[in-house]
Amino acid sequence: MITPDTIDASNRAFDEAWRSDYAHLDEQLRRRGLDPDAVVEQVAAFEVAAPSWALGTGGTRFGRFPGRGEPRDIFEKMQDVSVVRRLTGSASRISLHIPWDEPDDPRDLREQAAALGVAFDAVNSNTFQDQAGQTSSYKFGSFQHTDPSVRKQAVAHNLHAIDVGAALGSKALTIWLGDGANYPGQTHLRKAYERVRDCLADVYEAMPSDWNLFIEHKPFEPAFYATVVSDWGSSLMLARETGERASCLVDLGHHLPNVNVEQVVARLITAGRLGGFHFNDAKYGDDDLTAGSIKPYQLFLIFNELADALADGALPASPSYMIDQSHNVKDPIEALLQTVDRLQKSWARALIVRRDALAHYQETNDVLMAEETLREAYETDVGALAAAARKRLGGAIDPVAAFRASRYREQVSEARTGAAYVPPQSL
Ligand SMILES: [Mn+2]
Repeated sequence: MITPDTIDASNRAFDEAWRSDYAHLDEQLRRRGLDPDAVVEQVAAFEVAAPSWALGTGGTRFGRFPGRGEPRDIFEKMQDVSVVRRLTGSASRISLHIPWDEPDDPRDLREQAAALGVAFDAVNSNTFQDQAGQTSSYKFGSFQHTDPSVRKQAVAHNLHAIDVGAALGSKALTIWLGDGANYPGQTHLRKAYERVRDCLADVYEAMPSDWNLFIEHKPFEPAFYATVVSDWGSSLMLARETGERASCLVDLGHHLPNVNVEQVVARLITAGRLGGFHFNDAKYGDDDLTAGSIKPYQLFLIFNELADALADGALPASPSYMIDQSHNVKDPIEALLQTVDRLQKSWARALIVRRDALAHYQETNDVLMAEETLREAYETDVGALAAAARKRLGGAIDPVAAFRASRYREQVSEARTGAAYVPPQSL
């Protein structure tokens, strides 16, 4: 339903304005000694994965307000991801949650996905809630549990998620644990950590040799007194103790208020353990709002650290980029299109920071000019550049406008009748 013709038709309407904006931006960047074509190429290479749980309207524990035409199963979710891929040129990978999106036949699903131009990113295991038919309960944790049989069950679930992921062509496992304590005295803080560490080692041991393990931290919720993997320090300790292919995953909403997330990113780069990102934004806690909606400057500063580290070789390759949001009041596809556009723009802004000038001002302690060098890039309207990258990939100048003009949602609403998929609360 989103064809090259649909996209061309939309692009024709914006083409003249885009050319004019791009010409101006091109001139501005060349004046700064930058190569706009090289930046377009790097933005076009930016690839972010969409999570299977973000294709349906999310919710909070107070309610959910689903829209029309939401996907009813994993195949329809892949269809929706393929729309995001076509319109943005990015998001050709989907991150599955096991067991929420466990396929009956992973090999068959892999073929169906390939036909849509979609592949599978990291799989996510889930031991923070009980599943039907499970022997032991995770009420008091999974990897941290005092009962070895519960820990064994949790490790076995992770190995199962790896098996499913391997059949789908995934190359990584992301583990986020709700393990922790709600009250002082509930758990032995050191022993709980040690049990988690030992279970991670068991999972790592069984992982295929070309797989990576991402450890995702979060300060609180559901544990409101002490979460085991609460912060990047605990995550880094665990990654180091687990093995070379274990690294830290930074979810932008998983930090206490006022934490300097770009500095966390810089630390993990120095430690050689920055594995990936979950993009979203937050005002208060783990709000799972659209990336860049609340703190766009922070998002830019994070990409600035990445661009800097990739340029000087501190980061050998791009980390794994994933979106992790919950869309309660937006159309999920539109929210993803908006997100990819914001990420492409943030990445573009990071790429136009005049690195030599910034280094000079830092070395000479010219605080004002160093700050202004970052602001110069951040305040540049790079919309035309992001659009140029999408055009190069066959995508849309304005993805949301093209999506609305295609009437995709209206069309799938007619086909997708019956019980809609109900996504659980996002992570
Ligand atoms: Mn996350």
